[in-house]
Amino acid sequence: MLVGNNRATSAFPGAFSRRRFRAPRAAEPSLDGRRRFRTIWISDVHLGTKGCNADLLIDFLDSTDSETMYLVGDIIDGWRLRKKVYWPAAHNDIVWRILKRAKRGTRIVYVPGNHDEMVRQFAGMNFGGVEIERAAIHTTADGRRLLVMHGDEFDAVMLAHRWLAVVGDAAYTVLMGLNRWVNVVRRRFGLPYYSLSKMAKHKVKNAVAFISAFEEVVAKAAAGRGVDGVVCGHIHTAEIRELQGIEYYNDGDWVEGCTALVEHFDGRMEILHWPEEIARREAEREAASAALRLPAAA
Ligand SMILES: [Mn+2]
Repeated sequence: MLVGNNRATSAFPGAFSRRRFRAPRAAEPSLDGRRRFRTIWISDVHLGTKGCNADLLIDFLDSTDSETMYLVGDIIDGWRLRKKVYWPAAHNDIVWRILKRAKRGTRIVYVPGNHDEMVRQFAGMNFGGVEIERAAIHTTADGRRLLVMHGDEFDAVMLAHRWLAVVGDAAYTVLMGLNRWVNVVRRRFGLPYYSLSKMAKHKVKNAVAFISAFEEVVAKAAAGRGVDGVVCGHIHTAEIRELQGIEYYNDGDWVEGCTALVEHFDGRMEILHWPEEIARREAEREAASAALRLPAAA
């Protein structure tokens, strides 16, 4: 189903050609036994890149369900710009599962980010039950209003801080390269090995400064818009914290951390670190089967 003008029909579905969009490789399991939430937020999936942990995300989608799901940007990564498209079956399975959720009645709101900014031109439209919005306001079960946006909107403001992080990173790379030569010379003069770990720490400090500066900028913008909190992605760092009376939520990513933000039915918010959730599930399964085996052995 497609709602939109001619420009939309010629540009958007072209990327999801019928040839490429096929039935999933692995069928979706039943809805029984899934963890149900009022709301789920995921972002920074980067479909179309090798960095995407597609199998973990499929596991997450197959293990959960919600009334509403927000896709908080960078879901698809620059597919229009590439000559050779990287699009494995697992990535197709993810799109299929999201559209299937919409069909089942989950409200899906897609707020594009900078890597899928070509989708932003379709804000206000609905593709197969997926609402595309430039930003959204979510009202929690207990009535808090949360601004949902990707977060790259603040890149210009963050430029000074980003420069700091980039300089730190470049200096680190150069110094790690120098480290080898410095130590070759030091060894020749009979001096002990000198680690440049201080530079590594400096680099981490810059990264931490960048993240906290981002969180402050986002919270300040949310405060200016009169909401209780903000949900974003973009910096691939999941977080729940309060800043200047604003609730700051970052749902993380599916490249490094593999996290989702969820709202329980009472309005309580939680970050799910999916690799840890899988480990817990496996341990519980193991314990349950061990408990079953015990009476038989006795
Ligand atoms: Mn981004």
